[in-house]
Amino acid sequence: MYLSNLSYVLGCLPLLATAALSKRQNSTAPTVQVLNGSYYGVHSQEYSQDYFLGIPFARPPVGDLRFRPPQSLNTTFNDTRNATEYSPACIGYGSDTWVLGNYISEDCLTVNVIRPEGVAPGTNLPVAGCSNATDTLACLRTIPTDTLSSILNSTVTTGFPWGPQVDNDFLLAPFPASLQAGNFVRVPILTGRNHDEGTDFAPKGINTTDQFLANVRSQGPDNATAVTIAALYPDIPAIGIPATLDGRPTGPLASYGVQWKRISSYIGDLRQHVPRRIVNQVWSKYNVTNYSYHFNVIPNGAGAWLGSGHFREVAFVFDNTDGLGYKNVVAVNPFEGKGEEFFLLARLMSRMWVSFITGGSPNDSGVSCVNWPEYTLENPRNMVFDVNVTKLAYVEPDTYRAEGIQYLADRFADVYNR
Ligand SMILES: *[C@@H]1O[C@H](CO)[C@@H](O)[C@H](O)[C@H]1NC(C)=O
Ligand SMILES: *[C@@H]1O[C@H](CO)[C@@H](O)[C@H](O)[C@H]1NC(C)=O
Ligand SMILES: *[C@@H]1O[C@H](CO)[C@@H](O)[C@H](O)[C@H]1NC(C)=O
Ligand SMILES: *[C@@H]1O[C@H](CO)[C@@H](O)[C@H](O)[C@H]1NC(C)=O
Ligand SMILES: *[C@@H]1O[C@H](CO)[C@@H](O)[C@H](O)[C@H]1NC(C)=O
Ligand SMILES: *[C@@H]1O[C@H](CO)[C@@H](O)[C@H](O)[C@H]1NC(C)=O
Ligand SMILES: *[C@@H]1O[C@H](CO)[C@@H](O)[C@H](O)[C@H]1NC(C)=O
Ligand SMILES: *[C@@H]1O[C@H](CO)[C@@H](O)[C@H](O)[C@H]1NC(C)=O
Ligand SMILES: *[C@@H]1O[C@H](CO)[C@@H](O)[C@H](O)[C@H]1NC(C)=O
Ligand SMILES: *[C@@H]1O[C@H](CO)[C@@H](O)[C@H](O)[C@H]1NC(C)=O
Ligand SMILES: *[C@@H]1O[C@H](CO)[C@@H](O)[C@H](O)[C@H]1NC(C)=O
Ligand SMILES: CC(=O)N[C@H]1CO[C@H](CO)[C@@H](O)[C@@H]1O
Repeated sequence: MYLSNLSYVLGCLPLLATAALSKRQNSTAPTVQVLNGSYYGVHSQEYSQDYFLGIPFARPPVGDLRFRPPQSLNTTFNDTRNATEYSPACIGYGSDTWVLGNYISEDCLTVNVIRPEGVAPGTNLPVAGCSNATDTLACLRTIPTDTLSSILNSTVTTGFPWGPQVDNDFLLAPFPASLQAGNFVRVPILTGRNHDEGTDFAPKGINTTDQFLANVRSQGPDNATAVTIAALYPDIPAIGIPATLDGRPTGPLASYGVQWKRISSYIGDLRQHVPRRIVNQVWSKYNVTNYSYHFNVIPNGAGAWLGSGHFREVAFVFDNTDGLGYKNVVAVNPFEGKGEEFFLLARLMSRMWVSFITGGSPNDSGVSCVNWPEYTLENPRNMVFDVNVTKLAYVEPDTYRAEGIQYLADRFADVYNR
């Protein structure tokens, strides 16, 4: 749906750009006539441009039109309507939406057109009208960077799955099938996941098993499969994710939902731990050197209810103990206020990574007496990083949630279309 929105928007721009200039609202306001009415915009003296902002390109996707493909406009109007303000962005959930406090609404199917001032009626301006081009990619290559970027950086592309796509060139089949068939580049890898990845991806507010099942079904599984998954990820907080949250979320955390630890366990496996384990197994199957880690550290800025979530290991891998690039509206310095063990772990991990990159093994770091074993099918093991143990690291068998992860892995392509 988002892709078709994009091509729709790209496709409808020339209509506006080539439309005749009609009467002017006042000496400076530009106007434009579209199929069934006229809009007046804003003239920018600073940039010598005319802005037409927030023009609807489809009926508002509200009420019964929610979750339907965009519906064509169907109204005619005689008054000249304003196109002078950016309309709300579509509702999004990333930090760039909530941190910046963007004005959002479900009613968001609008387009913004910016053109140079003084263009003659009928002029064909270069815009993003590539949907009709014979070679759409070649056409997209001719678009000014700013124009293309403003579209890619708009809500039009929100929700587009930026995951691997089968393009019959680089990727000929979904990734599990390609890997199992041995169709991958045989380079040694060091890979891993964080203990509580799921807390960054799980929906909040799951309070009942019915709600849990509905969430599982929403991603592909039929009811019978969902019921099996619910049994493999039971509603037992003691074995859920994150381990650092004792029991269920209560008080100020209540909105996370009664089954927060259950859904976080399931979603974290689906999105992160399943593909990680598949990769280690396949590399082992094909005798390619591979190492696995399991990072279980809560840096500054993450509460016990989030645990060791997504991305938390990155500052350690780069020994970024000054927190460069953090300390902004969306992040705090992961090391601020933390004890020496955090700094030592950053030193250990960064040296292990460098050791692996330069010499093919993480065990020449020079700063650890803990040996990181290769991952094998017979003896699958992870290096666990944990500031709460004396040596900051230890080896565990890679058997956590084995049954659930295997069940999901077996259904990755057919059920989940991943
Ligand atoms: C694209 O082609 C279709 C079908 O020929 C036409 O209706 C539409 O107006 C064209 N769109 C643009 C942007 O030229
Ligand atoms: C004329 O248009 C300019 C630019 O859009 C706007 O700032 C101004 O308020 C308008 N004046 C009147 C009288 O409508
Ligand atoms: C234009 O108005 C006609 C008649 O009301 C309507 O059928 C058509 O869908 C409208 N088209 C647009 C683009 O608004
Ligand atoms: C235009 O679309 C809206 C929303 O779907 C609908 O309520 C309305 O009846 C339509 N008007 C016409 C003239 O078709
Ligand atoms: C627009 O103007 C035409 C001609 O004056 C009139 O027939 C029509 O009813 C008007 N439409 C609206 C929506 O006011
Ligand atoms: C433009 O029109 C919309 C409704 O069509 C209205 O909500 C908004 O206040 C108007 N803005 C200006 C600057 O007149
Ligand atoms: C994307 O949009 C955001 C928010 O409007 C802006 O801060 C950022 O600079 C834009 N990025 C690019 C690459 O244009
Ligand atoms: C799903 O299966 C369970 C167990 O068989 C059953 O109790 C439930 O009603 C089913 N739900 C739906 C939505 O089919
Ligand atoms: C689950 O309960 C929490 C706390 O009462 C609440 O905030 C949340 O909206 C509930 N979720 C649903 C789906 O009702
Ligand atoms: C991996 O190594 C084992 C033991 O040497 C050998 O039996 C097996 O055929 C190898 N597998 C591949 C895919 O090369
Ligand atoms: C490590 O110990 C601290 C202090 O007791 C505790 O708050 C934290 O949750 C522990 N980390 C993990 C991942 O268990
Ligand atoms: C280089 C290499 O083969 N590394 C390990 C990868 O997995 C195989 C099979 O489990 C091991 O035997 C290798 O030691």
